[in-house]
Amino acid sequence: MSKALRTASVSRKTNETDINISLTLGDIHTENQIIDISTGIGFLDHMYHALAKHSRWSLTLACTGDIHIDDHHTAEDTAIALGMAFKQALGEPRGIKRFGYAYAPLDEALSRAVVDISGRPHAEIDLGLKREMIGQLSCEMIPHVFQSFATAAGITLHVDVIKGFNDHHRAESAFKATAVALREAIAFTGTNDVPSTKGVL
Ligand SMILES: [Mn+2]
Repeated sequence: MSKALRTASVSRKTNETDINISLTLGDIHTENQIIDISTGIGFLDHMYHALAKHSRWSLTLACTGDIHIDDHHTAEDTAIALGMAFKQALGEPRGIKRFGYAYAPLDEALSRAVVDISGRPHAEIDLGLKREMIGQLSCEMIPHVFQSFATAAGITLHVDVIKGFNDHHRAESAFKATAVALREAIAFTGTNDVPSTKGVL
């Protein structure tokens, strides 16, 4: 399997959101990594930035959404579009590890993420957030972002915040753990096989 960079562009426009994404998967190091996120929701930008940074992706994500209503459509639709881009960039999951897991702390908070590039969309997300909002992002939308991403990407994703007092730290550690788990799961093994007893994913 070539170690060529895996890239995708996704444009997704509805009456509620207008999204453009360019995504490059790969073990991109800081000097070559381009991350430019603009959803109109600052804390969501911060989370996608953390996801891209620690996945070692380059990610340009621009969304014009109906945030005069609330954050719901923008948060949900950007996660769907990012999942679509991830799936498209990954292509046939050949020669990758398939499974990945990671723990990530952020000060007192600690999260665990477990990923299976399974082709079976499923998310189990337990963040235990207690605030109503973090910045302009409702806490109820944060697990929904993970679920929407996993569904669109066609992956199995388990994310648990194991401990932590501060909800900003809890959420951010969850995105960082997910990033590191994704990075591991899509890493090349040096083989050319599809890692499934079925022969397909
Ligand atoms: Mn932060």
